[in-house]
Amino acid sequence: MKVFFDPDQLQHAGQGELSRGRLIPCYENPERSRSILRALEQGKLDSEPPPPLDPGFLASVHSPDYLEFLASAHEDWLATGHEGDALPFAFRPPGDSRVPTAIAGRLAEYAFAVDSPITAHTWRAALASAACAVAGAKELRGSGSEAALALSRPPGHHASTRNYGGYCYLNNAALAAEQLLQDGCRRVAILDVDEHHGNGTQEIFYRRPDVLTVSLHADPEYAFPYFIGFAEECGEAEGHGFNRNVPLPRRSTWTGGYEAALVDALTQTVVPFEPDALVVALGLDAYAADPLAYLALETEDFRALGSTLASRCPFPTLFVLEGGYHVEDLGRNLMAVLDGWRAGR
Ligand code: SP5
Ligand code: ZN
Repeated sequence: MKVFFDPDQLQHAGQGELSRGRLIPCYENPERSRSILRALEQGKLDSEPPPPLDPGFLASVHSPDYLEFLASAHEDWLATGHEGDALPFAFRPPGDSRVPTAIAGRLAEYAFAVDSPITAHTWRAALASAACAVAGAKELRGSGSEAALALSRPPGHHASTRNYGGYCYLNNAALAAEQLLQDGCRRVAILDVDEHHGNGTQEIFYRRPDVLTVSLHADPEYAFPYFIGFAEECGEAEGHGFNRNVPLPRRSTWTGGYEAALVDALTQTVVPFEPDALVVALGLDAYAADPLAYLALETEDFRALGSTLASRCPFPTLFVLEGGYHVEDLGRNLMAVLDGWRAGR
């Protein structure tokens, strides 16, 4: 299985995130990548850097004003006399339509959460992260590979057409899906198993029938991102019937609901869609010991998750890394998914 990773991704290292009213060290940090690289090495899997992205391709998912903002946000922050990471402190009041020009206002315009610092290296890392996902998509189509893995970091599934947050700036899985369509797929399914709802991916494809979006996640009634991810959100217009949300109760376990929900989503929604490729937005934060855990999967359950996907979904499969914050066990949990997938195929 080809694995894509670019050392530039390690440069994105925020100073802190606001959590429960305090500035704390970032959960989404470069040690996550290092944990995974160590586990890959032990499993004798090599990674390679992806070719650089065609910058114009980002506009297949994100709006031009948003991309311009991200590319210059940190420079604009410094030019205004601020130091350190750019963090928003205000938000658009409902009903106000003006797009601000000052950087503080622009952060308010484009951020939907205060957990995602923009550093001097964020843009370059986000580009490299997206390039991994796009290279993985090309690998499935170009080489006819059964599977590929994009070690995308920063993650992507919370980033929408023109908003960032939840540690996500560019929507890596959505860009991969667009690349798959460009390379001849008629239909692409995105299955999101990160424990948080994939709000950005849902928004991007909400009115489209060519990309099915399915997300299993902690119920937004009690979990981030709070506003979206409910079962009644089914897609709109032509996209009606092509979005499915499966909100799960607090501390759901594999045998206590997760497996049944996954099998139902696969057999009732993903497989009948007959996609030409499957993108798995692979968050590992449903791990019981994850510092952000709302759900309660164990390492063996990630193996079972991999084999369930492999045996029920006979489609070329691209794994795109999303969340997962238990640094010590992150690599092991990722390898469990891959081992399970290989055993199940
Ligand atoms: C990609 C991904 O997994 N993003 C997750 C972003 C979650 N950010 C908000 C974290 C808030 C943590 N502090 C609140 C704990 C409440 N129980
Ligand atoms: Zn997550």
